[in-house]
Amino acid sequence: IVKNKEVAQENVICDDLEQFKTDIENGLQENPKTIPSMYFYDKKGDALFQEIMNLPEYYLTRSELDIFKNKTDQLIKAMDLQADSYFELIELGAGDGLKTKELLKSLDTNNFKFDYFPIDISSNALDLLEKDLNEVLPNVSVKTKQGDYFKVLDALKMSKKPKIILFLGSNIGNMTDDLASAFISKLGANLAPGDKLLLGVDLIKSKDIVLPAYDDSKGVTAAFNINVLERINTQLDANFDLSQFKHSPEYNEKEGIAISFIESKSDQTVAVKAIGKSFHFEKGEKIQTEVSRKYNDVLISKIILNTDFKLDTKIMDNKAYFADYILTR
Ligand code: AVI
Repeated sequence: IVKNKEVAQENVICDDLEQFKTDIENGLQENPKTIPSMYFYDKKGDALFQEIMNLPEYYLTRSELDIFKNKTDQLIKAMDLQADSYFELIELGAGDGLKTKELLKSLDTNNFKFDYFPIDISSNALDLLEKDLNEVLPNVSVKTKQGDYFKVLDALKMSKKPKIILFLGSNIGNMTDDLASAFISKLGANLAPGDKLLLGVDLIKSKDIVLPAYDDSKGVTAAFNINVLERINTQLDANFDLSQFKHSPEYNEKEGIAISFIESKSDQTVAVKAIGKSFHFEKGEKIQTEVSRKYNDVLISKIILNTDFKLDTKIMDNKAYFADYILTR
């Protein structure tokens, strides 16, 4: 899960209550109303997202795992590592490291020399990952870094070692294209020529495959979406009646963008005490909570156009649902 405050406002975790208040107040005053997707990820939201990643309909995680499991040699080749030279593998939003573990295994078996720096906002996730890796891959040097990853990257910049940045899971898809460009530019500013960015993205494909991934039959994604209202109730002393709102996802196949909405089932007014304001919802009115962009080569090229990166290699899973692009700084 990616939560960087400066660039990806959409995607930020916010332990800062004042920021949460401001974002909810502003978002609910917009027309159409919005709630930034970063607020999905409280403790319950983290657990629900973990569940989503295991759903049969949510193909993204499995597709990228297929690449990391079965195309590891291609990935390593594209990373263009010099024999005997030491490098740093830095993962933004490492989570449980499921996919990365496959890469680490192979790098370890092939005697590459590197440090693995998983960066995550959740110290709990990092502790679990470190423990797990120390058990299964005792030779791999793991240096966890908790926090905002541009701050962490700034600190890592001090070392002159070659760097490979992993930004997986189509996390970039939760940013608008402009934010994604700004984000990649900023990454470039923290790297040196020759460093690599391994960018994992979901590819544009037909609605019958994409929409169910955001509207699963067990209703986990619905719970994940609606949970943000529960969070507002708890943290901002609001009175959203959760039974009066429903999950309502859409997928625009032409543009390749999935959007999650929360739809009001009735005419209703909700008070958010911490903000000191009430908000009216008409029956059928939709609050936009998330964009999940899908990509193709043209879009990726556009997004990196004014950054310091150039497109190097594209590696897809066997169904061509998902791609890991290797970009060179
Ligand atoms: C974290 N991110 C890449 C997920 C996605 O697919 O956009 C979040 C998610 N939203 C609903 N399901 C999963």
